[in-house]
Amino acid sequence: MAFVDQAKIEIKAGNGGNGIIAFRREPYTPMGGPYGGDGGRGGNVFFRADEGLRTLMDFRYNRHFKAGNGANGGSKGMTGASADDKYIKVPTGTIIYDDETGIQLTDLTKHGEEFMIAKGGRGGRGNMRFATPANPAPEISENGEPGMVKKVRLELRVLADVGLVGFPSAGKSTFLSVVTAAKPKIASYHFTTLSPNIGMVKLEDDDFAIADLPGLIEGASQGVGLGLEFLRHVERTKVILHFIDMSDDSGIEESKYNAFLQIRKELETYDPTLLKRPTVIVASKMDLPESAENLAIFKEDLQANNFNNLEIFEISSITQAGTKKLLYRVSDVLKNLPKEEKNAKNEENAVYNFIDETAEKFHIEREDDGLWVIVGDDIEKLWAMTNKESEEALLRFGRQLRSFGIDDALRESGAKDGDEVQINNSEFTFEFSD
Ligand SMILES: Nc1nc2c(ncn2[C@@H]2O[C@H](COP(=O)(O)OP(=O)(O)OP(=O)(O)O)[C@@H](O)[C@H]2O)c(=O)[nH]1
Ligand SMILES: [Mg+2]
Repeated sequence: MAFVDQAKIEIKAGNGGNGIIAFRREPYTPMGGPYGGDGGRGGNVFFRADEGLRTLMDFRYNRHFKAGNGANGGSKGMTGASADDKYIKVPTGTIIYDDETGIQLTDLTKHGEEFMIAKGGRGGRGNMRFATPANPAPEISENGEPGMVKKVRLELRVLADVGLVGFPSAGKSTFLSVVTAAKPKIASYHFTTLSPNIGMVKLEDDDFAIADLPGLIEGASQGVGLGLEFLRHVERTKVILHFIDMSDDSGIEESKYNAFLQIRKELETYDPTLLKRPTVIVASKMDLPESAENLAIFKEDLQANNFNNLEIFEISSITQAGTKKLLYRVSDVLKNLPKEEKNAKNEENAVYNFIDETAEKFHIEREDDGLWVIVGDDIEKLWAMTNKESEEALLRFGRQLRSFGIDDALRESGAKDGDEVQINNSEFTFEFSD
């Protein structure tokens, strides 16, 4: 069972519907005015944060998301129906990256927060809209604009006030199950917890969220065990509870002090600022007979190594001794955090420009067989929106090519009248206009 908190998905917004060519049919008039309606708008695609979701598991099986296309225009000047927008629900705490550029697009931290990831195409114009005094009966319409296509990477980073860290079986999940309504899996074997569990602590005057994280072992920061998966989540918690199993049965050969150092080292290797985060040491399983003595030795070792300012709380999740006291302390620490840290989770979203102004307008490639290929988003889009059945529309496209500077560019590259040119897999013969 893999721990899924990353996923790559593909998104396609809806195409606009095509505009159509139609004419009024009136008695005694062989051809009335233009009467072809516009196409409807294609559906946009949004992400929406939902606190009811906990993992990105669903995206493992479901990787393609598509909004519907707009309907084509109708004959009596009727505009085609627009498609519904599509909403993709993701857990709160999901960060969205453009998978092609690696750029962070947004970080959805609040329940219900939305982000438009792909814009639907606008409807193509019907021939009614092309009528001019000089051309009162145009036989031209426009196809719908293609919807945007996006490849994104989703990454879930748990948003909780408090993170429980420690070796496997230190008693983290048991603690969560005792102080919150969460029901995490608890067992005596290591790595029982594979993905974060979150619970809400409700005190008389305070609420806060605790994330029970998968156990950490040496080398985690280099990817051993559940390693980085786990550390990524710690990054967004404001207070760390470092659990150390004080019983003899912890499965850790070395001293409690060494166990303590190992976890700190992993945190530090991953992100040195984690050691500066408010941390409380939780001496767990204090109901077991040998725990008191082990704790005493641990405290001596700390002192001998000049760790003087650490707060240590003794608890037993079985008898619940010490658990309340610990929660009140955590609540105090949270209330006294400096302002910036309180807001740390509202990191700024990157400004997302749908139009990449830095992209080149177009370029021309030559294939071995002499074919000229024109590559460029804008020109490909214009071609897609050209109604290939309409002579007038094709002429209009020719004018657009010229205004893009493609005629000149082809000429400079050495293209001659009658050469084959390709845009978006369609080929046509090029004729220069002088
Ligand atoms: N005696 C005693 N046993 C405890 C206490 N807390 C947890 N345990 C036991 O310790 C074992 C491990 O507990 P978990 O809560 O699953 O440990 P964990 O830290 O979540 O472990 P991973 O999910 O593997 O990282 C279980 O068998 C628990 O019953 C405690 O306070 N006293
Ligand atoms: Mg656990």
